[in-house]
Amino acid sequence: MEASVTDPLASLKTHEVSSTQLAEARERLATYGFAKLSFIVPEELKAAVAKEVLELVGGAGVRRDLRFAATGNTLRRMRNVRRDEVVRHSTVIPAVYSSETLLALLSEVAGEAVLPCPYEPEQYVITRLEKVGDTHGWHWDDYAFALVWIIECPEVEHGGFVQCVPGTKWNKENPEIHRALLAGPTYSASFVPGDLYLMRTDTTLHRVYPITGGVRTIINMGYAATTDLERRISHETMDALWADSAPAAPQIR
Ligand SMILES: O=C(O)CCC(=O)C(=O)O
Ligand SMILES: [Fe+2]
Repeated sequence: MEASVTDPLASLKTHEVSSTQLAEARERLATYGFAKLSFIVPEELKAAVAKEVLELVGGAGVRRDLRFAATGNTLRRMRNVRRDEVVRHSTVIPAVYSSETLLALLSEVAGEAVLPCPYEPEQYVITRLEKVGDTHGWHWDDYAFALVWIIECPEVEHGGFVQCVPGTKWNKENPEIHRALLAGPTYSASFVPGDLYLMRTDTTLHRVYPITGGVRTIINMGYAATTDLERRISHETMDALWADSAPAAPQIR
């Protein structure tokens, strides 16, 4: 490595975050089920992650066009790059994912320990919405937390914003999405490239509004709560979602 190239991980260690910002984010996460956390990492690190994501999603990934009974047959229409492929071709993303500095900050916001996901395929996944109608439909995640890095995003007129209903629970046998939607207010939030947000994904029903233009690219880093390590978690929707090939479309490499 050239001397002039700074280590993006080192920039995270020296990055300053105020206790007020963390306290406000904690409050928002508890109230709305998600909190914007764009301040939590330095711009340099965002740029390094974005570079790896864009390189990966340009040359790899699988188109999905699926519906899952376990989430009331909501639609997943997108391109994904799975964790094992990310690991093979990138260095910054795996290091950021398990950075003790980042985990400590996230734990501060969550008000409890935020831990690396024990099930490796759900640690991180790149998702790109790129065609009209592409969407990550209503669902919950298997693990407690997701840190989403927004790399590319269309203007709100073209959709691609996030919606969520906090304080809802996933019954995989009987998801009753409509009842969950009616259980409380739905919050909507738009993001721009460079934004990050943390969501309490096991108790917050969420989706990405279908796009009508542009491209939306994110990397989702999934994290566990202590209670996740104590209970048995099944992974059928995520296993099917991130499977090697999609039934409706050929694998593109
Ligand atoms: O794209 C997003 O903002 C959310 C992604 C998501 O919900 C997921 O990957 O499970
Ligand atoms: Fe999700």
